[in-house]
Amino acid sequence: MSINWFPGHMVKARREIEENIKLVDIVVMLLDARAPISCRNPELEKMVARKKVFLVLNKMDLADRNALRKHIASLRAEGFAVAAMDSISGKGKREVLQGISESYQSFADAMLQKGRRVRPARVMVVGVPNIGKSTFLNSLVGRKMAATGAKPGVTRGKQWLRVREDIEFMDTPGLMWPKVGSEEQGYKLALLDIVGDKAYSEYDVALYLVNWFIINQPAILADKFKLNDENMPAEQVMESIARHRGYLLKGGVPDMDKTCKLLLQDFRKGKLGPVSLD
Ligand SMILES: Nc1nc2c(ncn2[C@@H]2O[C@H](COP(=O)(O)OP(=O)(O)O)[C@@H](O)[C@H]2O)c(=O)[nH]1
Ligand SMILES: [Mg+2]
Repeated sequence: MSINWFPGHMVKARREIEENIKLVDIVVMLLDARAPISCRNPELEKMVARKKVFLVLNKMDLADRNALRKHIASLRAEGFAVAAMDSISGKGKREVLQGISESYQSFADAMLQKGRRVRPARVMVVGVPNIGKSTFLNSLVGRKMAATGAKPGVTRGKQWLRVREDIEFMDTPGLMWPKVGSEEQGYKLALLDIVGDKAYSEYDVALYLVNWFIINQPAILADKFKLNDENMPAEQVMESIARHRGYLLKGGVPDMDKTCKLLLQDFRKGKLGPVSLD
């Protein structure tokens, strides 16, 4: 499968991030806790390299805990400050804010040394589509405040959303397009809804997903869709799921479109259990 993902506004997106980054002390880069390696973007990392970067592995509620712990350890070994968060429930929020505070300490110390008053840390959120930037900001700031900043008609300039006495966030997160370096990575990014659905065939991605479960967690699909044989090939698993759900076309032909949509949706909502794709 080839992933065709080339949003037209790439140049503008890059310029916007580069401009905005100049205004902040710390960049919070969101990654998906289910595949933190696959959703890294070397180009984005290069753009923010001169800033303090704080990694937030978002959607931790959907991720396998053990794998997540290992990812956090290896990212820390790379020198990043890292925390995990569930932006919907707000779990991990305190650790994220604490981590940002700690990352800012050296700036604060430098200001004090120059006899200057310490101002709040200025932070910008960046990440690929659907990684949870808006949800994350809303969780930290509170729904109302973030919504105000996004309203048309409100000053188009930068607004700073005070999260705590010592931390403020730029209201507009930096949107970066994903880097698709290999077919494998393309499938994962499609599964995580990071590349738009026009870029891939849902059938191919659903097939990848079913194969992934067959290899990594065969009992999950068998249990959920009452398959009587765990060892069927993926195509057959998909047909069985269609029949189990009653997704049938005229003449009893399994409705693959509908089945693929169901699988992708269930996966994305975490209904197939916590996973780690990387
Ligand atoms: N389960 C779960 N879903 C999340 C989390 N953060 C965001 N989402 C969902 O991911 C989707 C994309 O979120 P959004 O904030 O719009 O992403 P953005 O494009 O980066 O601004 C939405 O359906 C959110 O509800 C999270 O921590 N856990
Ligand atoms: Mg958004």
